[in-house]
Amino acid sequence: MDQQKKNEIFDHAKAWILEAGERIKSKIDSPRSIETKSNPNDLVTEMDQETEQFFAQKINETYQDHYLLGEEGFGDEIEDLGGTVWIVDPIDGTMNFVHQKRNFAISIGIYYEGVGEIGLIYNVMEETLYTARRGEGAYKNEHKLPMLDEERPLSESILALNTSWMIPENPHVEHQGMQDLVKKLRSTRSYGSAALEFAFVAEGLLDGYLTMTLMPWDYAAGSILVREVGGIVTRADREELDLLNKTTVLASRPNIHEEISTGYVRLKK
Ligand code: 2AM
Ligand code: CA
Repeated sequence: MDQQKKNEIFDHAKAWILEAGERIKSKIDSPRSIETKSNPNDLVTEMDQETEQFFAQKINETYQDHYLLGEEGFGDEIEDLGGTVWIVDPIDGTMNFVHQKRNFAISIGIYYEGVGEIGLIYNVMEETLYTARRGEGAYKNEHKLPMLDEERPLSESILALNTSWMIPENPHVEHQGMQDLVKKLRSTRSYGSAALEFAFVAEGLLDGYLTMTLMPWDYAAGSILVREVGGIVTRADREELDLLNKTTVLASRPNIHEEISTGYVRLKK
């Protein structure tokens, strides 16, 4: 992607994500209309939909040749990642948005010919904006994030993990390996927003994030951010991520990535 073009797109995305965040914040105490999607705990509100529509309108009027892949379906039917594709989650962590009125984020990943060029994650209530441009490092507001080059062992590491992966009946992963992993770690955390979990890995607050079912909009921005500080982001079996389908993800500091994926995570087919 041409550098000047990339900077222009970045500036637009940054302005729009801040504006969308301001709209959400101004209505945080308004009555909510809450519906469920794939299951009774998969929530969506009018704010998720309005925010995605806001991005759809901005992108359509400014970049007629760009595509939008959005969680709420106001974008395009995408079959491949040709051209410039904006991958947007208007509210990542909707359950937190509804129950806690905090700990949610807007996530935007911008891909050119399948390569992640720009990532933005906005922690709306804390007014913290994480940004990354490929090859230019990652930032938390105006502060450049350091590289993740510390060799911290697994026994001193904190891994973000959803507790549902610990249930013996879990269909995705063998339970014993996960138990052994949790025993080996210093501790686990679960924040309920994949985008923020990636941002915290990039920031070094978490040593890694392991999850079994993410959609492209949950990690499109976060994977760019983590890679820009030298972290590794793959499927949990170390294969390359597929940005068009649901996937497992392991994002971490470089020195524990292989140990977690080959030593502990045994996926069920
Ligand atoms: P969401 O709030 O945008 O739905 C919670 O652990 C994380 O998983 C959040 O980032 C949440 O994103 C995501 N998530 C929730 N339900 C999901 C589903 N059915 N498929 C994929 N990701 C999901
Ligand atoms: Ca969402």
